[in-house]
Amino acid sequence: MKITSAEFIKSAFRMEDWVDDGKPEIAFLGRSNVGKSSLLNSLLLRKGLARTSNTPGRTQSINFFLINDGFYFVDLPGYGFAKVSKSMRADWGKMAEDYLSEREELSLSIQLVDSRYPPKPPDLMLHEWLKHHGREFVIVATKIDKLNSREMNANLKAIRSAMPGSEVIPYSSVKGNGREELWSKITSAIKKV
Ligand SMILES: Nc1nc2c(ncn2[C@@H]2O[C@H](COP(=O)(O)OP(=O)(O)OP(=O)(O)O)[C@@H](O)[C@H]2O)c(=O)[nH]1
Ligand SMILES: [Mg+2]
Repeated sequence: MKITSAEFIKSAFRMEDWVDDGKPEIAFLGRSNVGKSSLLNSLLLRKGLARTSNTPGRTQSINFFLINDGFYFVDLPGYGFAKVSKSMRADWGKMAEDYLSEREELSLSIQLVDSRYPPKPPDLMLHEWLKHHGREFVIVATKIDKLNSREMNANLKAIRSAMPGSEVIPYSSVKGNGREELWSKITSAIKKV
């Protein structure tokens, strides 16, 4: 897809603040630090559009980016970050759950897992949750540039067997591997709306 425009629209901390013009949305979901904001920037070829950081828990609100004036990328906060307070974790759960269960505009959920490790319990929980709610989703295994090809094959196999039947796209936001494949998935999800 040719990106003609990509702009940050808003950060929402409450449901009342979500955008409401009915355009389809693509959501980025996964653990803190897994690379959600980096993936979004890599797809758009805009380095600093979504803020990335070495500090897990950087993205704490739901962030809406309008692409080509036609659809949104939605950057959600990461889960599984122990350093945030208990109440904050509860808030994350509620906010994400509200979004995932109620959002009609949500056309595709992109669930990120770190390609270096087997999926962890919260990853599997989110995965089950997406299936249970009949959401269209794709798994993206991030940071594959950190693995050699033997490790990559072994780890992708482990991810696929933990999430059987799901499409898993290996990705590097640094090198751009997986970009075309993921875009074609996004494009067809938007067309279905
Ligand atoms: N080598 C490599 N590093 C990556 C890749 N994707 C992300 N990173 C790095 O991983 C760190 C976290 O990336 P973010 O994109 O901020 O992660 P996030 O999931 O948005 O994190 P939160 O907003 O805290 O939930 C940053 O230091 C990135 O540079 C990748 O594909 N390859
Ligand atoms: Mg982020």
